Amino acid sequence: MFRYILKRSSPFRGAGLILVTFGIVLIVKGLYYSNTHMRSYDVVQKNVSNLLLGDINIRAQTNYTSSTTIRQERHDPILPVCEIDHKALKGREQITLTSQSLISLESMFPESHVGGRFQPKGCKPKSRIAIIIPFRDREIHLKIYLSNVIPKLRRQNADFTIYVVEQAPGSHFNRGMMRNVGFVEASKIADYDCFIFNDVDSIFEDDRNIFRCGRDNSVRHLVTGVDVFDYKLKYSILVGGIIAFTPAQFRKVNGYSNFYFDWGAEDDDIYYRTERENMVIERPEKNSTIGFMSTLKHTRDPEAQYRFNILHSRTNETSHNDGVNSLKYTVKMVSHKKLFTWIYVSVDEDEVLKGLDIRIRRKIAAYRAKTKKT
Ligand code: UD2
Ligand code: MN
Repeated sequence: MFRYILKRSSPFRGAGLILVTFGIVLIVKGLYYSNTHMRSYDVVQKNVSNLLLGDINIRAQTNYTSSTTIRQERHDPILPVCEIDHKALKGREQITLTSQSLISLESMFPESHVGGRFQPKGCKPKSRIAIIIPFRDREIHLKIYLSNVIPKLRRQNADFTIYVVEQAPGSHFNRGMMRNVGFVEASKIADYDCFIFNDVDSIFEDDRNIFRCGRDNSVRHLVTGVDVFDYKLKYSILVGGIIAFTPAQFRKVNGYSNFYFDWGAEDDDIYYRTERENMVIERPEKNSTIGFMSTLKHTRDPEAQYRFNILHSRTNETSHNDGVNSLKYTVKMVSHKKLFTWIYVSVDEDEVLKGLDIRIRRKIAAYRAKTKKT
């Protein structure tokens, strides 16, 4: 066809040549861009969270990523109040350990709204819940968590949004701080009346364990037994795993302490905060399986011995100055994915620790010097 046109007339021949040249330029350009894209993808793979890699795939497919805030609006007030259909609950179930890709998980829950919000249909929820997951380097756990927990919470007719708060490399992991960041950042997005802090490896087994907050001074620890502790709690004041605070309760205790980098004691610290503020810890029914929780396996971070120095130095006054009201972090990215809102933050560890008593800071420095990899 082209040859025919080229042969027939010279103006057509000119146009044809231009077209062919344009085509060649496009092909060369395309090759160049796909190459540079692959190169930048490689860099991302080496330096940034794997969740961001997931994000690139998701963005290509569904355009969910945005660094702008989505303010989530409340329900239409004329709807009837949502009630839990107890017949729809299944009771205790064994958790499934298969890990699927984020994209196949997304297709399992087409009803989710951008940012990982799930809403009951045709009724007005009694509560608006934010689930806060402190996170670093546990992608498989996150996928197992989502596939097990979302169906259970759907059966509870809950209005919930999942937040994954990931700490960027460059500082030791700080579980308490990531939970505080989740509280502050989620509060900017919507008016939640219940915050449930849930570790990524802690999965409630029984859907009769209703995810809701307590009233007044009752903070709800949603666990009565952990699989690896023979379905008991290791000690009576343990509040790790899954715990629910109303915003007022969380502000009253000033959230978690920001000083516990490394493993341990931030959960005991917040227990003592509730005690000092005359709050009580409420748990699901004791003599049933309702509060049972499964945990996912992982290698344990080394215990930071100095944590007891921090824990034992805490008073009402130090807690009032260390927590949500003294939180310092940098948001590197917020991404409204289909099944969760991802908040990626960096922390300046030395700067945070400046708020701590100098004697304890020396102990931490000595511990770091001793454990430093050579
Ligand atoms: C116990 C507590 C936990 C916490 C911790 C002490 C129970 C059932 N669990 O869990 O609530 O108080 O002791 O610090 O009592 N994380 C990451 N990446 C990391 C490290 C931690 O994502 O590299 C997150 C993740 O959500 C994890 C959570 O922090 O589930 C708790 O950390 P852990 O699993 O290392 O601690 P573990 O199992 O001893
Ligand atoms: Mn764990």
